[in-house]
Amino acid sequence: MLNKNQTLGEFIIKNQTSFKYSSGELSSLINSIRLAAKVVNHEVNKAGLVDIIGFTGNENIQSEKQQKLDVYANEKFISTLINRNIVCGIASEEEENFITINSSDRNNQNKYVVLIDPLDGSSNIDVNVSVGTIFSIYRRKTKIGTEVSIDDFLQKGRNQVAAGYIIYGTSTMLVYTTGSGVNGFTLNPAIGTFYHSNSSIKIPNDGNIYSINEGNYLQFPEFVKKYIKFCQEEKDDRPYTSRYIGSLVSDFHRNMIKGGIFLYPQTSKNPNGKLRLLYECNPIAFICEQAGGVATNGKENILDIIPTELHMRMPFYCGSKKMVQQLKKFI
Ligand code: AHM
Ligand code: MG
Repeated sequence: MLNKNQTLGEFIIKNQTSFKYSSGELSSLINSIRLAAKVVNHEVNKAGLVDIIGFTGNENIQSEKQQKLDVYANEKFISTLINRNIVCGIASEEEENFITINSSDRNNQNKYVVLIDPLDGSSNIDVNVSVGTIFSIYRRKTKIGTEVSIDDFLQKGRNQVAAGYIIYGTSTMLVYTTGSGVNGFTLNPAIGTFYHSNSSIKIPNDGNIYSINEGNYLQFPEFVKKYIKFCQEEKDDRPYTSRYIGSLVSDFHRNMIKGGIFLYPQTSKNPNGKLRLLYECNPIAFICEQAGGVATNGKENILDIIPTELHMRMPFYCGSKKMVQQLKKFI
């Protein structure tokens, strides 16, 4: 039930018992992400100002402001998770290797690992276009109390315990799922609190938006070219509308609310696609499925793919069920 006066903190506590493995640990973890999101939001919001008054650049003595925002976001999310002693390992799109957290006082008793894309679509910041943070949470596979290993991170998306994103847009939203529906929370910037604004979000079964970087058209596989032509054909409820921001979180969020399909195929420049399976495809696929949609790489459901590398890329097609089914007919 939607109660717009309910804060994200209250919602987390109230729904704690519906988590698959309820111990309070996952609630604290999502709370930490909420906190880091507010800090990053504050910084993202003043990005234009910071540029104008010259607080960025190498000459600046305030070294923390010289950092690019994606590096800043990476550090904020990682340090918040480490300081709160809430996870046993972190993998980030910005880090070459995963991070092992040894908490001596608790003998590394934490059972969750977090995978994060701290600031996705960051090239859009310079032009004041929405960007996002994407996160994905798994239970570790290795024994509690031991060091995490790569196996804890290379899990199929279906094993996710929770996933979500923060969209730094016209308003800032945190959207997440713990496997029982998708809920959205909008930040009231005046008081720095997220309020429950979207309850049990459902993606329309069909839609009329297709989102793809058509500049790469000549490099697309044949079935994608055919599908684009299908979208553009004047027949039935077509032509569809093309909408592409170039910021996955924003493109997906719009399609989830309005109904649509997002496509990032393999190209000659990116023969395995551009998006990363662990930090981008899996969490978005989990949210999409929880909202009633579907995500595929063209052959398999994204959530069933067993990852082989931390930073591996994957072709990605996701959105309204009927639209993805239609795309698959061209394969
Ligand atoms: P990034 O992780 O380097 O920011 O790249 C990911 C972004 C996605 O947000 C977006 O869907 C895609 O790259 C856009 O790529 P392109 O500019 O090739 O269309
Ligand atoms: Mg990214």
